[in-house]
Amino acid sequence: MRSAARLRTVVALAAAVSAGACAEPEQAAPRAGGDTTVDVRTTEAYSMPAPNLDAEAFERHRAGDAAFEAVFVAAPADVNPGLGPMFNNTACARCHLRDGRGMPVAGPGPLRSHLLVRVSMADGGDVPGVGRQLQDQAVFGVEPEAVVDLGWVDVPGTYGDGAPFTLRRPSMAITLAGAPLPADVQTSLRQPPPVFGLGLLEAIPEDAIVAAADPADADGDGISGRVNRVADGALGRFGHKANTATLVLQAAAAYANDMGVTADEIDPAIVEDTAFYTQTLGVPARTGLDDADVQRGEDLFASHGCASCHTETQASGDHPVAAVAHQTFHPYTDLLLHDLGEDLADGRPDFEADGREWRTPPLWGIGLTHTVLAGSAFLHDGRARTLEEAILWHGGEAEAAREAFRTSSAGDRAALIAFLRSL
Ligand code: HEC
Ligand code: HEC
Ligand SMILES: [Ca+2]
Ligand SMILES: [Ca+2]
Ligand SMILES: [Ca+2]
Repeated sequence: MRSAARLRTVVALAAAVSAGACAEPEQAAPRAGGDTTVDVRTTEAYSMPAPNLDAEAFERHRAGDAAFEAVFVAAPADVNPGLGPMFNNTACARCHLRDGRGMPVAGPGPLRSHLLVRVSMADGGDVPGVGRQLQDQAVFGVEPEAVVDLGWVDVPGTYGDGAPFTLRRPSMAITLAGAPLPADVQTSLRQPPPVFGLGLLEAIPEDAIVAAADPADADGDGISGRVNRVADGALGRFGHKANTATLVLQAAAAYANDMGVTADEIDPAIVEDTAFYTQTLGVPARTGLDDADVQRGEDLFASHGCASCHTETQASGDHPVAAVAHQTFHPYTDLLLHDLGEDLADGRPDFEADGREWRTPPLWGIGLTHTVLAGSAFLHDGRARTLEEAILWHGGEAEAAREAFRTSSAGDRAALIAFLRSL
């Protein structure tokens, strides 16, 4: 019953019966971000303010935009002091390039400073002297705490029709103060996700997310989404393991941990403006709605079971930011944690997320990834260079969906990708 084609047929039949007509009813173009949708599919697609901001909200968005771009420097300084002493990068916008992803580039030394490595001991606690995040940069005169050498290892495979493919997985060599990282330290390489549309995700009522969870797979469909509960039992929504409850907390943590700018070094109003910026970036409109391949790909997305986790439609409830409240939108995520199998596992639990679980990422705008930034990549650590590779890494709860894709015909694979590119 999930097939969009079947749904279209049912709708068309119902219309034909009620109106006595044969023509399919006109379909309103799905507005990816509800009233926050922007009709821009260029390199700027992720960087547009939501068009439904009022004048005051627009001014605040612009202030937040400036804060997101602001490059911090070591104190003492007149403008934006407080960087470091250790850090990963100097500005939000230097990791979330064009409000999108970072660029996962192999090599020794700083991770081109877009990616970061989370660490912890087996009991989930801090790594002594290092904490829970490796800072691989430092201000002048200070040694960074870690050097991360990122490499990629080829992983060959074949489609059901015999066509070969080659995936790549990361391989990290980490040294702390010149010595190899102790083997019992858990590590998790993370790339920055895009930051548009996030106010809508923040405004989905908690009840709706919890209601979609099926921790014991009671309905027996092989999919068992779980919620993450973070500090104080709050529902986690952001980060690759849903380890952060709100965008203000995410911004505050980024200032402190990614840039070394602590709470007593920055005006809380600026942290809030930065978060407001990520709450109010518009969502790019879909394209290709009339394209036959895209339509077939959308049907395959449903029949392969992709939509069991990448939930097409969500609705927001109340939210202090009026522009994102009470919208119907199409993020393609359930915001739940899923076991994606051993190959993607980081083995590092994060609150209630275990070492194999990841939060379903939204797929809106994903077709623009390489338009916004050629060379950027997919999945939590940027290992997937293409959408095909991203799908082929799915395992665990998503193994059946991956196999449906891997064993489908070249034409069906192309149609599914055409659909993803239309988002
Ligand atoms: C060193 C690079 C880096 C810097 C600097 C950085 N981020 Fe991030 N950001 C990341 C990474 C990596 C993640 C994923 C973290 C995770 O999964 O644990 C992330 C996640 C996020 C998310 C969650 C997005 C989602 O869909 O879940 C938001 C929002 C965000 N960052 C905002 C900011 C803001 C605001 C700043 C500046 C104050 C900032 N970031 C600075 C790398 C960076
Ligand atoms: C069991 C839940 C589940 C199913 C089923 C599923 N996915 Fe995913 N998908 C995820 C999760 C979780 C991730 C993040 C994994 C990671 O980052 O390591 C993901 C990541 C992705 C990404 C990369 C997104 C990004 O921002 O980098 C794409 C593309 C994607 N999925 C497409 C699909 C398609 C197409 C299908 C069907 C063939 C599918 N998924 C089926 C849960 C699922
Ligand atoms: Ca500082
Ligand atoms: Ca650290
Ligand atoms: Ca289930």
